[in-house]
Order: sequence, then C-alpha cells, then structure tokens
Amino acid sequence: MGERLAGRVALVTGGGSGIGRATVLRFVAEGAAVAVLDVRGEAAAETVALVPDGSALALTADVTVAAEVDAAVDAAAARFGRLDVLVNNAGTFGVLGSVEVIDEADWDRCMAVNVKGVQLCSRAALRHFAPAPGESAGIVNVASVAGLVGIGWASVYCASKGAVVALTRQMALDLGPRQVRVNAVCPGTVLTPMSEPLLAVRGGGDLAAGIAMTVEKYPIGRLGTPAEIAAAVLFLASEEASFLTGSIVAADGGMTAG
Ligand code: 1HS
Repeated sequence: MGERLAGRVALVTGGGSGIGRATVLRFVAEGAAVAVLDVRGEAAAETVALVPDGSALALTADVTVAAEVDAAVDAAAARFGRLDVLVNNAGTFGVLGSVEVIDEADWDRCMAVNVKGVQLCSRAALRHFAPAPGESAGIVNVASVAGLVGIGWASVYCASKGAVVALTRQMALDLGPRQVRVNAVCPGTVLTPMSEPLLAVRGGGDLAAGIAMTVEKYPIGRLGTPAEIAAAVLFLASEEASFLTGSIVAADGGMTAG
C-alpha cells in the first residue's frame, strides 16, 4: 500500500482486536515490522496470521505487570533488531457507572490498564529507542473523546483517558530532547466489543437504540471505523508528523467540536 513506515519497527499493545488490529494491518501495509502485544495471546496470534510471514510477531503480556511488559518489549527488539514506534492502544472501559457505584478494585483495574500500562510500556520501549540523526522515534497513545469531555456512566474510563491526555503532553516535554515524539489520538466511538456495553446501557438495553442515540452526537452522522483511527495513528507515528509532539488529535467525526 505504501512505504510510510518502511524499515521501521513498531509495537502495538492491544493489537489482537479492534483499533489495535487495524493499526497493525495498516503499519505492515506501510512497510513496518510489527510486534503485536495482547493480554490474550490467541488474539495476538490471529492478528499476526493476517499479515505476510515475518512481518509481525505475537507477544502475550498484561500491560499492568512490569516484568511481563519488559520481557515482551525486549523480545520484540531482539526479534526485529530495533524499535522505533510504540502504540499504547491496550485499554478497557472497566465497569460502567457513576463514582457512587464503582468499587475500589474495579476503579484500580481500569486505571492500571489505561494509565499505568502506558507508563510501563513506554518505559520499556524507551530503553530501545535510538532514532538516527534527523529522524524521530514515536509514541502514540490511544486516548478517547472521554479524555476531553464527560461521558455518562463512564466515570473511571473518563478519569483514565483524561490522565492519558495529560500524560501525553507531559511525556512530550521530557522526551522531545531525545527525538522521541509523543502524541495522542482521541477516537470517538468505534463499534467494537469494547464499546457495545456502553451503547447498550445508553439504549436502555437495546443496542440498536443506543447506537442511534450515540450517532446523534456525531456531526458526521455515523460512528468511526477501526481503519479510520488507524490512519490517524499512522500519521502521528510516521515522519510526516516530524514536528508534532504533545498533540492531542481528535478522530471523532466532530463529536468534541461543539
Ligand atoms: C469508546 C470510546 O473511547 C468512546 S467513549 C464514548 C463516547 S460516545 O458514546 O459518547 O460516543
């Protein structure tokens, strides 16, 4: 398809499904070798099976466990000989509900996956980033419109994605001098297994009604697709975005424009 990531090595967390899988497929189509990390090893393997032999590697790790993350990232760098791009895509909605009803363990788990996971994966990847003079390495954090505006019933998810937005800006400051760019994509709703429970709750248990109510929030008149989010991730990861760092890019059909 193209050569926008020719010769580059990327690692995509949560690469076994949804936006993560679409990102892997797009990166490979643009010439990258990609390590596909997922807490569900079989899902990572399914993604790898969709691309030509040798261009992707399946890795199993829980992004909240430092030893697992370090081992997986080291294995990716060893297999492909370098690491240039990290996409922090692994995430969870966690449990839906207002702050009154989320219990402590559920709050902690969502924050751990969505926020601590970004730190652990970034820390591990940074040990391997070594951009050539005139080039950059890149981290793309997949945040959410929920990091920009409040979403009903999504208290801990909003808190976690707001933290990812803040952390993206903070990391850009520390890592800029090392030629490591850090940006975030804030997707609007994409119909995936992760988003369906919220849409069903919104529709009073009726998923189709929930989708219709949600589409009303999108000026473009529809929900997004994984490929549309992957295209934004690709841009930020590529050298076309060489002067972008600390940027928060809404890929949301205008949902947060008003
Ligand atoms: C799941 C994704 O991060 C978006 S959060 C929900 C936004 S919407 O339901 O108001 O479109």
